[in-house]
Amino acid sequence: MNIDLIISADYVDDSKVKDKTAVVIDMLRATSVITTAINNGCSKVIPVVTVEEALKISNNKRCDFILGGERNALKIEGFDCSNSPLEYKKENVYGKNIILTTTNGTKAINKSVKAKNILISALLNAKSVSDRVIDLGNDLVIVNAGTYGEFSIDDFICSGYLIDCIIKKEKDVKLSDIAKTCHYIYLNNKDIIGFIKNADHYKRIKKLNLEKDLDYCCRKDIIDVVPEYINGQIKDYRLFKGNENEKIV
Ligand code: 3SL
Ligand code: MG
Repeated sequence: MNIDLIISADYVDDSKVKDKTAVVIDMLRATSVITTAINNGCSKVIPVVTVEEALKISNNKRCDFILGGERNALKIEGFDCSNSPLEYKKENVYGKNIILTTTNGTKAINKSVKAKNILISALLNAKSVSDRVIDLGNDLVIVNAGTYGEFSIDDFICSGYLIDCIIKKEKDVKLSDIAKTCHYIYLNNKDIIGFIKNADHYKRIKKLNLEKDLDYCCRKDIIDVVPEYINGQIKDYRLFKGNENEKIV
């Protein structure tokens, strides 16, 4: 298996993801939200790029959806939830459809649609994602959402952990130079919180008094579901069997 990495959503193009498994990572905080919501039993997450798309999908059926996401890390006016994973509790999301729009994370997912499989990872579920990547057996490209088009330390260190989980179990792996660098950085900084504290985005979230989100998003492997994006919607991959072509709403 070849493993490569893209440092931000802005650098994704179809040729880089085609025929591969893409694992999208926005650990602060979009992919932590998605992983948490799916783990807490939501029916599906529909990731969209713009607020307008989110409103259009929910149009006339507003009560069927939870609208979630952020702009500038804050809840969007008229939406139900912000981009805090702690809001996506079982009692709020079980059996519900969530439409999510975030600045970087949902953009990265939508830019990866030409991949063979698209998995959603955070630190919260990285080990389970690594098992699924190995089972699929395709070449892998790890898509970091990044922050506002730029490299982001948080997604990079999370990717390093994912690579570590994969190469502990799969011996026939060839890392690109950037994937090797990413793994090296993780191996030398296993105290994730200690390292992530240097990230601009970590500081931005901290300034908004969202330390609880940061502590939660930095926990490794507390969730074992693997969300997968197929045909506009994200579910636990085991729930897609035979339903891959169903309409998103
Ligand atoms: O950019 C994104 O997709 C968000 O996850 C950013 S934030 O952490 O909610 O600010
Ligand atoms: Mg982020």
